Amino acid sequence: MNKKLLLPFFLSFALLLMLAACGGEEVDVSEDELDNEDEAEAEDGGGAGGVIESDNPEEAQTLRISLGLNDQHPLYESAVHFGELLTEKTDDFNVEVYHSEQIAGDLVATEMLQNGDLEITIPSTSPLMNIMPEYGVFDLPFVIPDHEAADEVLDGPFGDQMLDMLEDQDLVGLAWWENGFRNLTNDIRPVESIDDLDGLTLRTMETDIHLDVWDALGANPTPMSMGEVFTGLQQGTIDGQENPYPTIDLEGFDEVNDYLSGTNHVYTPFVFLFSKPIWDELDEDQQEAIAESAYEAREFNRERTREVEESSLEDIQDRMEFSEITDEEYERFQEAVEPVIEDHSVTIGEDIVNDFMEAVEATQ
Ligand code: TK8
Repeated sequence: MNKKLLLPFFLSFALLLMLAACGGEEVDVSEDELDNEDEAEAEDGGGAGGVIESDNPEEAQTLRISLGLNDQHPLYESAVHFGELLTEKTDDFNVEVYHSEQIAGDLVATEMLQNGDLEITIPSTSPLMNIMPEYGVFDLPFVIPDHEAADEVLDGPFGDQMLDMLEDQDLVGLAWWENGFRNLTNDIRPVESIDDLDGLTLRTMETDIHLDVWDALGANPTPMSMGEVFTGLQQGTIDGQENPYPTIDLEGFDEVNDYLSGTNHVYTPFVFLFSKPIWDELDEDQQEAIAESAYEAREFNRERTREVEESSLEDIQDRMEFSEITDEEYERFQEAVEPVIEDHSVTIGEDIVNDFMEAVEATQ
């Protein structure tokens, strides 16, 4: 007998039991409680992790959001918040949030948007350099000094310029969200100096700049999509990886790596992307509601991510051996990657690199 058919039967039976237990009092079993069953099913990787329905779900168009991180991460929380803001503004949309690469990794999800096969993804900028070399500018290490500078650069003319160029690639860039400052973990030895990187097999995002940076620093880098990292560390096919503290903590990398180094070597933004083929089918009011919600959720995202960054660092410092990088060592890191920055400034485009450096300079 088909389980699906059994479910409503059991539920109404449970309802009866509850009524009986309450001695006949009217017990309101809301739609939500019934939906929890669906969500429980979604949790095991079946459907969307988060479903935010409009007040008129039957008529509404569904916007699916593909994320590469799990449902504990502030990115997921912020995507659900986006859905709540949007469904408050209009009944035209339901929002389904898929986490942990349930749909695809950053690069593939972005390509699905370009083809109109998916509505929304919020990837790191790094894999996008495979589509637009200009986006490699965000991978130039040791440029953005702190969160304030990051916000000023991204929310200013430079950030707008980088969002505008996405349209040529059938993508609509709606807002800059935060991934964060990246730090190194590994399972071989404490990394306190550039010399400690010698021969470490490190996973990087799918970007040539990161590959060349870690190669120049003496490590043995290999590109990999996020969804493969935990298993790679667990099986020892890679010794280490680099990510912001919330990801190291919430993806459980401390379970498979013992050493953490506060390298803070680059700031990675997330960019809120919408499929242009699908966007062009929407009317202006719908486009405005989506754009406003992505923009408003930006503040929520940055605030939450920075709160979690602090608590995550505290937590993982208890579970891993933490190494600070001294200023002298930091300078050695910066010197070693200068040739990489020079080389890639050509592929990125000198104008873009100059605009970026000037925008950062202007924040100091
Ligand atoms: C998640 C990725 C992740 C990134 C990485 O989709 O791949 O290391 O930092 O956050 O974008």
